[in-house]
Amino acid sequence: MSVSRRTAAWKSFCAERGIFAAEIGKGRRRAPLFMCGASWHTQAMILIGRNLSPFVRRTAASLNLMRIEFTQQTLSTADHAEAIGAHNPLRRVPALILPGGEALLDSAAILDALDEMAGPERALIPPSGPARRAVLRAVALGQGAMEKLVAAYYERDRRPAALVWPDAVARLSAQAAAGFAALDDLAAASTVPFLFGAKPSQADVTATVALDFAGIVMPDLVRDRFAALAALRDRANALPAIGETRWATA
Ligand SMILES: N[C@@H](CCC(=O)N[C@@H](CS)C(=O)NCC(=O)O)C(=O)O
Repeated sequence: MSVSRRTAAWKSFCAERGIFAAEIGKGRRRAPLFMCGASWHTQAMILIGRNLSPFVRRTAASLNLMRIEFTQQTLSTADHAEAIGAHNPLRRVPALILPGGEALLDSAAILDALDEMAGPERALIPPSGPARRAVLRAVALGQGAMEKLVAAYYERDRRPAALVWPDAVARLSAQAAAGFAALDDLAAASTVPFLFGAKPSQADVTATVALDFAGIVMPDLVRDRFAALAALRDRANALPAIGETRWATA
């Protein structure tokens, strides 16, 4: 969103609530600094969470693709649950704090709000019809694979060893792999650079972060498999907006 549109959005946010508002200078990266009520803010949104979380990462990459300025507080659910709880009672990431303090929760709801703010030209999910349904279906496959991977990872790595249920790990991993297989079919059938067009949509962002996350937490599940999806992922990561959000493994 342009600075002027963000300024207008912020001013109407304060006006609707009867809060005193004034622009008072420039903050970090020359983002306008403003006063809202008794507190100071910059107009940049704040993303809560680390990009190790694929849900956080798809939010960060989407903000980049939409060219919406944001800062990030890289809090981890394992070490900073209380600080995260100040923004999200569920103590989950991501949360996105809007100028003025409103906290958006859950990547799907955050991305929906961002698409609306960015407008149809820059939104990552088409507004209506078959194109929208196709992107949403692919997003659901990627998001579902991420959820199954997180559940498998928690089952395998977070439980006391004696309580780990290997059958559950196997079943959850197989569900994630089935999601990747379906996305791989879509990638193989695509005749355009990304799944549904010349530019990445939310389907490409989510598929990319899901496959990268699998490579970190369950590398054996995806190694030397899903060739078309891996090629798509590499094309997406070649874009700085997406590639620069990758989680650096040691
Ligand atoms: N449906 C949520 C899932 C978010 C999620 O599961 N985040 C994980 C990190 S990868 C988390 O916060 N886990 C901590 C917990 O649930 O206690 C979304 O899309 O944002």
